[in-house]
Amino acid sequence: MRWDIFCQIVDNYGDAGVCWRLARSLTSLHGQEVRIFCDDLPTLNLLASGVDPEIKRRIDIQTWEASHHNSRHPVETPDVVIEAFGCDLPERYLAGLLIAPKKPVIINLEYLSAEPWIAEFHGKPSPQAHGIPKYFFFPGFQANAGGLLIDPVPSEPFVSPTNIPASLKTSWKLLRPNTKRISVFCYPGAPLLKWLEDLGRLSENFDIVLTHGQLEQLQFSSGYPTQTITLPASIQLISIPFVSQDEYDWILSQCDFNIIRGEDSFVRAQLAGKPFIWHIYPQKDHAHEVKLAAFLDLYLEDTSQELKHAVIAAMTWAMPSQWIQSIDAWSAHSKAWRADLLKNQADGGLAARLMGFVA
Ligand code: TRH
Repeated sequence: MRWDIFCQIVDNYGDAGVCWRLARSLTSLHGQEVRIFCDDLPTLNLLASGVDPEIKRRIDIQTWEASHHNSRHPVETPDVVIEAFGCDLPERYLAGLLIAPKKPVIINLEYLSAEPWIAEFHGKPSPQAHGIPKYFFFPGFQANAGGLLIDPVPSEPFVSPTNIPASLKTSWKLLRPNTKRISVFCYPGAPLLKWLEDLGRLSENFDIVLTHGQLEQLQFSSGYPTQTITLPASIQLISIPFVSQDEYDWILSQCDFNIIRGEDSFVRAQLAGKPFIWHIYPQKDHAHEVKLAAFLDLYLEDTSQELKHAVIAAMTWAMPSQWIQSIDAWSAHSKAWRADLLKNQADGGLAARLMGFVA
């Protein structure tokens, strides 16, 4: 089938990250023909840079405006049109669809949520004034939701510690042996400096892998934007460049603990099978608090009371000294959660469920 994915980048990398991951799954695993129309090609290309050139070659990446002039010949109308995260289709593109002899399936790909209500709304059509119904597709953890974007599943030999990506060779040399490793990818507003200071009071060494922009964020939050951050010697900060999606996945697999955010890195951290803090995207109406609580309900369903308290504390930015005593139990739970997740998504996850839905 032919798929057109529309991706408008609201902020950060997640919109592009999700669209790109979906496009590569549809192409490489399901043999689909995919075009992406995106309003920010530099961001999309940055994420896509590390992928197998053969997959990249098969995905047609276009500017948003190209969709105005570039609608396929009527006989080549796409079979499926995806509006990622509720972005509206450009009017001229839509006009082309309306005169096409065969109408595509239009799907609004929603944000991932663990809230129970999404299963009820998943896959429902919404009549549109122009006559082509729009279907709402809700990614989710439940069996009757839209699934998760699980591809590529990080496994051997990809996750081998010796499989160091070229872009990380220099930074990886700085890591100390027998030292716990924590990667950091969070939003401004996290009490990261205080968190690291607290970590520095524990009787252990930690190497902190700061993803692109995190050091500057840390400096800014310290109130001295140009000043060096002073932390105990047990804490080493290592700044790394922005890497491709696959390279970022590798980092998650090599750390003992990950701080992640948004939607795509949230799923990737779970697939890495390591404990993590999800710095959920803050929303003005506090809807994120409900979303986080819904995820924690699922994530901690079968765990001990002690682990529940520890993880909830960590995810709400309690200081590490308050929950670190549960880290071994949390690490074991992370592995079990990964295995369960893969079992629940054994049908192929979101891309496969989308294929089935359209069929
Ligand atoms: O970047 P994010 O915060 O993205 C989003 C957007 O803010 C979006 O508007 C919001 O609605 C959504 O979150 C919930 O976080 P996310 O979703 O984890 O996306 C980051 C992507 O960037 C992900 O695909 C991983 C990738 N990435 C790299 O490829 N290289 C890197 O070096 C890093 C740090 C991330």
